[in-house]
Amino acid sequence: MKRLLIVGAGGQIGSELTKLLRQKYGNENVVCSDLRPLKGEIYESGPIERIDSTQITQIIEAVKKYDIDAIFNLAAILSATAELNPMLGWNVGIGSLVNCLETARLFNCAVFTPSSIGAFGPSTPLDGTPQDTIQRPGTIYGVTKVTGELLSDYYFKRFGVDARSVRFPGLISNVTLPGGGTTDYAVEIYYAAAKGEKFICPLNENTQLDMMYMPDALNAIVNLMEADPKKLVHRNSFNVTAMHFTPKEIYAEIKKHCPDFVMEYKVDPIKQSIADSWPNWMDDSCARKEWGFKPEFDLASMTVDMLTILKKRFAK
Ligand code: VAH
Repeated sequence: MKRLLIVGAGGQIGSELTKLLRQKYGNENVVCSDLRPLKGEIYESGPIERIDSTQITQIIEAVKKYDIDAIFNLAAILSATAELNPMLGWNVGIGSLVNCLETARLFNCAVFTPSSIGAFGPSTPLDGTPQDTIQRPGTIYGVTKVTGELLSDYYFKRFGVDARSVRFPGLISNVTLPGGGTTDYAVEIYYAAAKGEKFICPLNENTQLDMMYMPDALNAIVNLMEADPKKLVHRNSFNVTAMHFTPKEIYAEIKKHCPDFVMEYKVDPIKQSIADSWPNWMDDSCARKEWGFKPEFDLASMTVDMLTILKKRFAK
């Protein structure tokens, strides 16, 4: 990979992926783009383009202008928001993916598109969810993710497009807040604790979900995209996870550092029904075997890092 285009760079993953890829490959070799204007030093350190990724001509124009080798397609409407506007979820998720795959086919680019634990559903084995298993998600977000996996594998097999993907768990970060995801609570709880505010959790206390700290997610993306293709048995999409916990467990971990922190529960029925249909924990042995996936953060070390950074940011 030499010259990279990030589509949907303004989101939770995109803002930090822009920074990491520019550090690794050079500011001028990483073009960040979004439908919304991209402002701030993360983006202004290199080329910025305004791209509506549901319009293929805009992606093609950028790929030709910058002679792009790899496209990181991060445009998506997250699970809970998409349930309120299914056609928007479909049009953005699939529209962007098809356009990135077609552009990649025409201009010989590699493509990374994140999938998600949302690609699984209630009939999937929820404990130790296998790499290859039944995928009948009950959300439009999940439908776009399964479609994306199938289409990406088709473009690889039919046209030789180097398409790769991981099924991310809930991602926790401290740069850009996620918007409209079922797992957003695991980010928002740290912000509330760092600000000394009460937190109202939208999931019930025993809702176990796979999670990962953003530094591990970013390394997974780079390591997969740089992996030797001859060693890849799978491509779209690899299970990857770093930890799994319930609201009760993350609350107890935060309380070790913020003894006065208070969390109460007000279950959001949409988010709860989505979370109940997702795995309790995934088996990610294929990612570890085929391209050396190895996360570094667990709940304890992530909590220390998140609270240290956020308490400094919100210090009065
Ligand atoms: C969501 N954060 O909650 C996203 C993610 C695994 C969940 O796909 O929709």
